[in-house]
Amino acid sequence: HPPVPALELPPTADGFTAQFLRNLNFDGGVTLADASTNDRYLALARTVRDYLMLHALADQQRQAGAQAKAVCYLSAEYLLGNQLDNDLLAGDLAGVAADAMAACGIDLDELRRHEIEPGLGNGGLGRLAACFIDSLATLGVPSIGYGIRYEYGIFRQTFEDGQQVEQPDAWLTLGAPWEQPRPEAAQTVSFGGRTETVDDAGTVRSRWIPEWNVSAVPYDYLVPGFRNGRVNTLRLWRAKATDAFDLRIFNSGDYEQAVRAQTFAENISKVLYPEDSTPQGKELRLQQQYFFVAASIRDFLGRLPEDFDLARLPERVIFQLNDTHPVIAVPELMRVLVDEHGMAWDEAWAVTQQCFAYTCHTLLPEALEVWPVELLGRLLPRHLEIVYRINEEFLAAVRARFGDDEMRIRDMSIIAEFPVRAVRMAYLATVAGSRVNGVAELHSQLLRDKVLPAFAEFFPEKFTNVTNGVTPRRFLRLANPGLSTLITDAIGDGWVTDLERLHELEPLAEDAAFRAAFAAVKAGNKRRLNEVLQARDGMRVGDGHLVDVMVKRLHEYKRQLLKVLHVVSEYEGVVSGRIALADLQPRTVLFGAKAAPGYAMAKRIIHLINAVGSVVNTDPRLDGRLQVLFPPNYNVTLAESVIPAADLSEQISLAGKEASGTGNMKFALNGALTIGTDDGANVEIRELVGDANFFLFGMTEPEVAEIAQAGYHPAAFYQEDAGLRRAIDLIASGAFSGGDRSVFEPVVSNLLYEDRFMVLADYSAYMAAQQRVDAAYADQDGWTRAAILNVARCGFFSSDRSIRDYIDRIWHTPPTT
Ligand code: 26Q
Repeated sequence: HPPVPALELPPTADGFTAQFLRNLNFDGGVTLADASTNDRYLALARTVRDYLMLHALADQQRQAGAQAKAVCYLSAEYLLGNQLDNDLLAGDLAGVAADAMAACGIDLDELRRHEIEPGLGNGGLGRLAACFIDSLATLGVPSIGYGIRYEYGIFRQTFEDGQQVEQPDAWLTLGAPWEQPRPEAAQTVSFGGRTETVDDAGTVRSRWIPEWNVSAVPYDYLVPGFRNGRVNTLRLWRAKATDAFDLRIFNSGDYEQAVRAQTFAENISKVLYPEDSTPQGKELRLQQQYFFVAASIRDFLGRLPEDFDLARLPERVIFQLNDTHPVIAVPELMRVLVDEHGMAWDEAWAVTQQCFAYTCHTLLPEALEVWPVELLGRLLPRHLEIVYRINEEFLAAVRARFGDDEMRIRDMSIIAEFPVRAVRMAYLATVAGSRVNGVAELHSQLLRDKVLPAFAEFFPEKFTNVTNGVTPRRFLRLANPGLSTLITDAIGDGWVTDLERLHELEPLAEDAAFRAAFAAVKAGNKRRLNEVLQARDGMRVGDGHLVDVMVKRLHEYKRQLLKVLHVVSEYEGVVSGRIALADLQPRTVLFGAKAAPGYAMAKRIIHLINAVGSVVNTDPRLDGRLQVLFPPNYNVTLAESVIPAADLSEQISLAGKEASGTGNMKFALNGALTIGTDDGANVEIRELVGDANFFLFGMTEPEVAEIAQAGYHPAAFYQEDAGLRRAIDLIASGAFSGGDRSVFEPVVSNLLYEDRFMVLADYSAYMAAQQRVDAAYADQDGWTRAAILNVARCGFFSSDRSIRDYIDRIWHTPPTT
């Protein structure tokens, strides 16, 4: 039969309309006249997917039997953002879709606004995974993204009296048109039970006798490359009770107990843990991790030919570990090779070591994931045995090299003994992987020097850097159509897949007409942001205001408090008469941030931002010249409106704490100037855009280490800096809490007596840098020139470059055609 069914190619408006109506009628079961917005949205989404499926089928035929090496990207999070515009762009379908909707009398923008983004991630790490699968498809690399289809993604944030309230993210309730369930490809994943030893023709082997199973059902998402006919797969697993469970329900006298057991199994993919950075040692979290990696490994091995020699597995796959969350895959692959396929341990270990590589995304010691041996042994007893043996052999190798240095052995052991016996997942990943990478130059250096120094000494060849990147399709081409058109008119559209071509814009920074056009785009983006904010939250950015943006997860190390102190200082300055209102550069400070529900200090900081906003925004003495906006529920969709409208990007983490940051890249690429510390990828951004086009402030990482060493006393900074004192005193006075001094007392006393992230030490440098910002912004034309140079010089931060880097130096998986 013909390889593809009868959808017209190339797509036409008539063909698109016909398919849309078929989907509306036969999939949705409604007529056009009766269709709701949701019906129309679902039919449109299905139609777009149908066209992509055509490419996917052709692609599969081309790839069949090619035996190329594939990347399996293992990530517990994918923060995808909306699919409709992304897929219209990649499939070059936007024009026909617009015509088809017009022909049906449908407002395409209304359908765009109807989409609910799959928020299957917390922040940077999950969004990075989404950018990476986009680049993998665009570069034509055979790859599969594996993850979890959480029924509830990251919570929807609302504010009540300025305080965060979490609402469930029921993103699936109105239908999930982008996914395809593949029940026939379900895998069984086992848990619990015990191990026993068996004598297998003279060799003693261990065998796992698990206690319970769940079924992992794949849900596939199409991941189209940018107009290259490539369509990769994102395979997300959903937990379902197995048939055995169902049978037990059927036969059981204790029906309720049986149903409870079913609920228990299905809880595994129920909800995304909303913690970022600090791991929660929850049993369910370990279940999630093992659930998705066990299913993924089985799934991938099932794609190999029946008679495939597993000794050659490294020729066919690399499993990339996105942080430690999927690291239980290491003992799982060992178990499959040794226990299920009878491979000798040493050979299996050699194979396993070549099949994994590990990316670390943190620098905070408390963020390194550990699993108590007690828990691991209960849930995955065979895996614990395997980890013990890996550790034994590794420590023997350490001894062979360094002698019986018990300090070193304790330091390097995969098993921590204190406070409880626990498996250090980062150590396991480092020992098992062929490569360990950090996500920015500085981070990779600190990883070698501070986080894993003993391992860097033992395995120097493993350690490397791959600086993060962002996809230019979503974060420039789609999010900033005005700038995209301006760029394309100037240098052609090759930049969309070759972002370094933005360098060709550099000379245009000196062209007054181009600067005027660029400034007009920024102004238009601010109007567009205002439409979104107005409709969403009844907020707006002030006319002629400098738009100053800090959007990222709420965490003390990111130092939203430093930004708050700046706002409070400016406010206090005007109110006290030290700053003449006319001298105040009109600014709108926009925050976006979710706090982990269990992170009390982060939630208090959210409360404080809202409290400061409600006072500052309404004080007539400020006359609207300083505004604080905190739209709730910052997500990928809001980011796409906010980032293109920003003038100033706040990247103010304490030096040595932010592994990379990726928001920083998105802002610079969209022509915002950065005020930032010497941290993460800020370092590389500044090197590329030049000091003149970046507002650097604050201590360097070695300076931070030095005062930490000497003993840091935040109260001294409070005593010595009158401006700082006035700002903190104003918060402490209850000025932002209706006179109640107790509300923000914990924030204030934490700053004065602990201040782990040295907000007070960097305050005066930050204030001075903000003065430089105000002065620079007063010269609008000069600002625009600097903004253009930011765009022109940030092509390096394409995730296409990151992925090429992984391919060349870690994966060795060339693109296929
Ligand atoms: C682990 C165990 C239990 C519960 C939660 C977690 C958990 C979940 C998410 C731990 C960490 C995360 C997310 C981390 C993260 O987003 N890190 C960011 O990764 C970005 C991409 O590399 C970097 O740019 C950021 O600097 C880094 O903070």
